[in-house]
Amino acid sequence: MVAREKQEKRGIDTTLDRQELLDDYRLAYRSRQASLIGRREVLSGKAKFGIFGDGKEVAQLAMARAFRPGDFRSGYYRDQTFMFAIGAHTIQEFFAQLYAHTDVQAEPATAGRSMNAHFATRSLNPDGSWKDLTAMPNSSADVSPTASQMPRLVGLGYASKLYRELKELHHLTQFSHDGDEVAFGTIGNASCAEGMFWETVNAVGVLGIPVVLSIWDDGYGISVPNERQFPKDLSELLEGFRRKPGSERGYDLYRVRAWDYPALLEAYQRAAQVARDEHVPAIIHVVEVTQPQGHSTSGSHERYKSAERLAWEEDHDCLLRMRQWLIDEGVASPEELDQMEAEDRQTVEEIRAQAWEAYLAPIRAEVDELVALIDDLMSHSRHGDELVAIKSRLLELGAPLRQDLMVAVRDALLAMRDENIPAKGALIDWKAEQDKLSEERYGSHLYSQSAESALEVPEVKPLYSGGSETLAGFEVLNRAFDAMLARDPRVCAFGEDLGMLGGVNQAFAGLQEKYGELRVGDTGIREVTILGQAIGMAMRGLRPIAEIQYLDYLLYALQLMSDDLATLQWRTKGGQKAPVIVRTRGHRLEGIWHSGSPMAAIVHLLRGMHVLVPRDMVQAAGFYNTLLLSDEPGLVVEVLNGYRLKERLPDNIGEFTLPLGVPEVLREGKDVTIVTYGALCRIAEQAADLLGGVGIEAEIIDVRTLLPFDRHGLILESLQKTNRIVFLDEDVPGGTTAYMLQQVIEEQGGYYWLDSEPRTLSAKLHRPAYGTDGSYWSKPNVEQIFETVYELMHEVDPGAYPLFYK
Ligand SMILES: Cc1ncc(C[n+]2csc(CCOP(=O)(O)OP(=O)(O)O)c2C)c(N)n1
Ligand SMILES: [Mg+2]
Repeated sequence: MVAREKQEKRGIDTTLDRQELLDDYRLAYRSRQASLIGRREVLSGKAKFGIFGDGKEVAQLAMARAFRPGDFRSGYYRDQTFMFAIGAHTIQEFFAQLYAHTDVQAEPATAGRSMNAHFATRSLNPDGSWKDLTAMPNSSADVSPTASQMPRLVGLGYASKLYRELKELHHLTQFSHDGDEVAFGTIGNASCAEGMFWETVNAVGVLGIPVVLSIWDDGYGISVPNERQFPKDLSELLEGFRRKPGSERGYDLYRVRAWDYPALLEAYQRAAQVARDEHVPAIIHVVEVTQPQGHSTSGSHERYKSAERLAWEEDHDCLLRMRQWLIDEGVASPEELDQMEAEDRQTVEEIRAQAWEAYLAPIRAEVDELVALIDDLMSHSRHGDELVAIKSRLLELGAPLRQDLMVAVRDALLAMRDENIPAKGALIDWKAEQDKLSEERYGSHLYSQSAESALEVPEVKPLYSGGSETLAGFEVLNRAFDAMLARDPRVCAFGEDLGMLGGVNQAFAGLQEKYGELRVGDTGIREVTILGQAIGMAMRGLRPIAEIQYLDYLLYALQLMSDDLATLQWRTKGGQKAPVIVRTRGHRLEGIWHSGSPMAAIVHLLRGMHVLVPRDMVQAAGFYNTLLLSDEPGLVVEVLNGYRLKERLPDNIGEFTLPLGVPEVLREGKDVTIVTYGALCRIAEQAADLLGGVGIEAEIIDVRTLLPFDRHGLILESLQKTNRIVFLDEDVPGGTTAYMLQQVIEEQGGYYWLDSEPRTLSAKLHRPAYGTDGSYWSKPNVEQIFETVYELMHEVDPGAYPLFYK
């Protein structure tokens, strides 16, 4: 009841003065021009692809009026008007992105790395440290996969709850003012058919967090109409989420027409205020949205929309309707608006031209440099005619690409391949310099480049004394998590069964009682929004540990981890970060969905994250400590059958750190190197005992981290000694063993040290079968490891190592 009364009393003033109304209209009009001109630029070949926000302008003006500094957006490619209106992007930056301008000053969202209309603000200073996020409008960085912007909305909203309710976070004023910030989500109607949308709506509703979610409903998802997306109208489908009168659980729901500016202002003001004050979420279903230019530059909507629909869209164009409303209300005359529109058309054309010139100028300067080098070569080379032709081809290009310069360099060097003149050196150096610059343009920031990079965390060795306890693995982790929660109030852990139960393996036992439900909490069964919750929280300065109950279920979250989390720093060229820790457990337990080890899928999809595969719980604790001192995301895969095994507890369990990318030699040997990780470390040691019995000394190396992989070439050192190598794991054949083999044999140059062919030993192609025998015949076992190594030695010396078992 309280909430309703508060709402009743709240006077919401949505009146804007004449100037504000005209400013809004003009901004929307300029945004429309940007869309129209943008499409023209693509069709004329100056940009590669265009997707625009035409038809969505007016609702976004209203959303922007409810948005405050400190708030966050998580949205998609239709939101240019909103981004302009909150002052987070300029029209010039919009065009710079369309042209793929790689200068971060010109294109601050993605530095030319993402296609157009992928918005982002820069949360980080150039050194990677956080800015004051409460003083600026914030937008998490857009992604293209439909609805993938939804899961992180959970965390962006949830962070406000934590900042409001956890006193120990109140000093973090650069991230929040008592949790007053609202997370604004946007999504297209058709994307609401994705599972992630419903999972997000459900999670936000359960958590009771300040989220205002807008659906821009233009009736289509490219060519497919709503009837093929939903069994009923979206508002109707969402109705069950509406909160009951007097209740604080559930949503406030609004349905507004995309061209009805006063109604939109009213809805957004109300929704945002209730969300801000009471942390009650809202969904605003914006209907009668149009799409004047169709979906994107890839096609035309005349192919799939009827003549009636097209006529209806023309009649309901939000901009024309807003214009008429301004005239009807006496805000401006048609002549005044005509005048303003003419000015604005001119302005946007000028901005476009400036953006184009700014994009081309540095490339033209590089053309000049290259031409000067070619001119110089002409006076020394016997191939002057070819060089003249290369130069004129270059100068004929109206809008040269850097790729064209590289082609010219190649042609010139190819033409002069029979000459040895010093001037060639200058060209070769110039090419190398340009390659380096472009590697930075397109390849930097896959991992953190800040002082807090995980690779920079100093190693602190575990300390043991006479009094060190011996505990079960889960108890070791319990002590470690206790220490992390005690030392850093930003650390919050959550997942299925993590809170009250303390986790399915008890590593968080008792910690919810000690730290409260917000620090150690249960979630619903919703892997992708568990991850999204963590991403959004981390984007707002918190240090989430998100638990995915089993490695086999990580697949639910893998797409988002790959598309959003792993690419975040790279796709913003260091503008945003989300230092999330994902905790899970796997490799060995029972059967197909509790002993999977799909590490190659993970390693290959998560470039941009660290992937850590500790063999026991002390190792896991060390990795958690390292990650928490860094500003990067990491995945820790604990060994599922290791929680009951006894380990010695380091005296400095809360402080010791393990370096990333540094394998450990578990057992020395001179005959063969076995490279493995995780649960197989113990099994490989058992096999090495057996091998020792027949006089074969195996060296066992635990790689410990798959990403990064052996940064200092320790495995190569071993191979230089043994000249024989076996890569061993529980993934499919050709999976992570092949990855490790490529790293050692190709990257590290191990090929040159081999005396026998390199071998891989992995699990079977099929998934692990149930039961002890099922596991034995699905995964590498002691006997197989023995035989693989023994056969290598048999090849070397059949007399000494006869095949006694075949
Ligand atoms: C996962 C995924 N599937 C397909 C696409 C291709 N795609 C891009 S936009 C789009 C339609 C989205 O429609 P809607 O959500 O209604 O947004 P609108 O473009 O109409 O504003 C599709 C299918 C994609 N980007 N991601
Ligand atoms: Mg749509």
